[in-house]
Amino acid sequence: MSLVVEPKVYVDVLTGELTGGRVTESTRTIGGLQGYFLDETVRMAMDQSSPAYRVQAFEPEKEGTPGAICLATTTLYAGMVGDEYFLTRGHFHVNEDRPELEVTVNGTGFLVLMDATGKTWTESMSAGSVHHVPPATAHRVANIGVEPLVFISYWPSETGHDYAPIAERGFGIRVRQVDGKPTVVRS
Ligand code: M6P
Ligand code: ZN
Repeated sequence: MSLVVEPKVYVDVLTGELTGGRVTESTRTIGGLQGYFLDETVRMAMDQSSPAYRVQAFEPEKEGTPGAICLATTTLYAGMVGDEYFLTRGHFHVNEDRPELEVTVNGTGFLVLMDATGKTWTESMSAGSVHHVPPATAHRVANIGVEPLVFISYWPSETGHDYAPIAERGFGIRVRQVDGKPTVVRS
């Protein structure tokens, strides 16, 4: 056996693009974000097939199985539903003591966080910013710029994604355009 093994996955460090046979890719459309925005009537009137974000992932172990660190590049496109900026669904972790790290590659946005008591806060994202998502903390991203917001996430493979609490109750804060400016407001 050769002493040198070539990597199977590459990340373009300038764009965040992942390549390699073990990279999976999924796209979430406006149609797939039912209930996530404040103005459901506006969302329904939009092109349901239009992409809101794309996730490229390298998961060496199956979700929920320990033994690996997973990595994903999320490209959250610029856009609005009414006065609310495009967002990712957001989730807690099934194994709630597992953290996550986000590294911004391009664009500007907010990382929206909520702990188990319902306390919420945000962090500003811009190229190079590094964000620690603590254990037991729901996380979502909103793109407040005109360019795609690209970030790379890292999490342990046994983490698991729990979408139900956010799908049902949201974060209690939203990122909206108020007087022409991105603003974090209670909702
Ligand atoms: C990041 C990570 C992923 C997540 C993705 C999209 O890349 O947190 O685990 O899948 O964002 O966010 P969501 O799954 O909440 O739609
Ligand atoms: Zn997560």
